[in-house]
Order: sequence, then structure tokens, then C-alpha cells
Amino acid sequence: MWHILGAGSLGMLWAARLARIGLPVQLMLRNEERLAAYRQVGGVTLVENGQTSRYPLPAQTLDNPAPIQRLLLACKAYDAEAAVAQIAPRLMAGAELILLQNGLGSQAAVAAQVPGVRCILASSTEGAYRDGDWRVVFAGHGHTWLGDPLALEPPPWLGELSRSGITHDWSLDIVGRLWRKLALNCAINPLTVLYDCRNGGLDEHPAEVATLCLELRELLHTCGQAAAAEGLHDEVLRVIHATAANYSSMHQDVAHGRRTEVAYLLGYACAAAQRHRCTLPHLEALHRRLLDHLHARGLPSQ
Ligand code: NAD
Ligand code: KPL
Repeated sequence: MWHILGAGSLGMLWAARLARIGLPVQLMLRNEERLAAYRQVGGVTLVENGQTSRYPLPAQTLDNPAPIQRLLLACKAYDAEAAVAQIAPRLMAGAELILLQNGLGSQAAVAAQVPGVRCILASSTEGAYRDGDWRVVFAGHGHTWLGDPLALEPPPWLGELSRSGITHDWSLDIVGRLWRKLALNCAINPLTVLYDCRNGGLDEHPAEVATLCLELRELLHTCGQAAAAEGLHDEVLRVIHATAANYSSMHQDVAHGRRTEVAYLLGYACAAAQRHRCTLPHLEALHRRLLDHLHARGLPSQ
């Protein structure tokens, strides 16, 4: 059974793809109101390549007493700890948690809450968004890396992901992958918010991007992530060009007045630099400018 906590973009995308090859899936919703609203609609709708399909998946609330063996945690990084605290008593001995959160910080916080549970970390370049309640649009095919910093052995259910069309690889350095993605996001996303531009708009700020990449490389080396620092600037430029027409996820969050995951991206990077007494003036100034920008729009800095 795949328990999936968070019927948002990625949660519904995973749920629909697992269920459509016949795997048992259980959506876990916040409370009775959400469950009643879901039951009224009767299922999740996935829009993919212009085709719309409906999946009448079973759902339950977090406080349902049934035990959980495998849980995909598909909420935002800032909701992860609270969500896991709610379901922790339901986790069986030897249970597995798959953590889909972007950035860093939430995974360690969750793992500390559930000793004895195997936490598998994921980093995904898939793109999905909601275009209505219980509806998800699969906007960008991508890849998901999964790994366990404490054990090299892959879990036996990776074949279920392959059969579901969830393209993935088992990574022996998932923390390095998460750092690399964090560095990419730190070099691109905050600037797109501050300049209010698409990713391609950063072409007009090459010196700022280059300076940030230099400091991010220094941070990665200081944090023992030399492999994640390799060719960072080139990859940032490649991503800027490949996604030139897109708005970054942080830009979209701010534009829609939604809370961002800044604390798990640039906030995490600056805190790590401070811990290591590593002075990164441009990264820190960027963080301050971003927090001021969010504050001015009434958005939280955490
Ligand atoms: P989302 O906001 O669309 O969905 C999160 C869902 O979790 C929401 O429906 C929310 O109500 C639910 N939730 C939060 N706390 C809950 C609780 N206690 N109980 C039940 N439900 C709860 O978010 P998303 O876009 O799916 O992103 C999830 C994570 O994946 C984020 O860290 C994001 O950065 C990462 N990610 C997203 C994408 C994407 O394209 N959407 C791509 C790569 C990575
Ligand atoms: O992951 C991204 C995002 O928008 O969050 C990219 C496209 C890599 C930009 O940082």
C-alpha cells in the first residue's frame, strides 16, 4: 500500500500514476472537511499531454488508526515536520518514509522525529501544478533521484515506480544531489523574484549570477560537497537557457501570494555558511534582499 500524504501537485501526480497500474494507493487528507470535499468530487484528475483522466482513489484523514508501512510525504518542506508528527504513531516497525521535499533541512528534522523508520530522500525535476481542487497538470517530464544517506541498498519497490512510468534512479549520493539542486535554486530563483523576470531574464545579470555561483561553490566545498560544486556555473547557465521562458517556482509562489520554501533553500545555505564561519557577502545580501521583498508582500520568511 502506498500511503500518500499531501494531495497537492506531486502527491496527486504520484498517486494517479501508481494507481493506474493497479497498485493500492491511499490519499491522506488533513481533516474531515477535506475528506468530505474530496468524496463529493470522487477522485483525482490528472491532465497529461492534453488528455484528462480521473482516478477515484480511496482517501482517509491523518488520524485514521490503520497502520502505515510505506508513506510518500508530498507536502511542502515547511509542513513536513508537523505532518509527520501527526502520523508518527501509525508508522509500523520497519516502516519507510519517502521524502519529496525540495531544499535541505526538512529531511533531517523529519528523520529525527521517527527513529527506526527508514527515510528515503528524493530530488525531483518533474513539474506539476494544480489547476483546480483535486486536479493536477503534469507540466514537465523530469527525473527523480532517490537515496538513503544511511544505507546503500535500494528498496524492493523501485520496480513499481518503473512500471508506473516514474522515471528514477537510485542515488548513492542523494545528499549531494539535494545540495546541487539547492545551489541551482539559490543561484536562479531569488534573482527571478527580485528582478520579477522569467529564468531567461537572468541573461541580463551575468555578473551577479557568476558571483553567486562562485560563493555557492565555496559553500559546497566548505560543507564537504565538492562533487556538487563541479561545473555549477555552467549548469546554472544551461538551466537558465533551457528554462528561459519559465517562471521559477519561487517566482510563481510570490506572484500567487503563497509562502515560499526560502528557509530550506537560501536560508539553509546562509545558515550552513554561518555554522562553518564561511563569509559569503553576496549570498547573504541576496538573502536579506529576498526576505525584505517577502516581508513587504506580507509573506513569511520561514
Ligand atoms: P503542493 O502545495 O501542491 O502540495 C502540498 C500538499 O500537501 C497540499 O495539498 C497541502 O494541503 C498538503 N499538506 C500539507 N500539510 C499537510 C498535512 N499535515 N496533512 C495533509 N496534507 C497536508 O506542493 P507540491 O508542489 O506538490 O510540492 C511538494 C514538494 O515537492 C515541495 O517541497 C516542492 O518544492 C517539491 N517539488 C515540487 C515540484 C512541482 O512541480 N510541483 C517539482 C519538484 C519538487
Ligand atoms: O527548479 C527550478 C525551480 O524553478 O524551482 C529551476 C527551474 C531549476 C530554477 O531554479
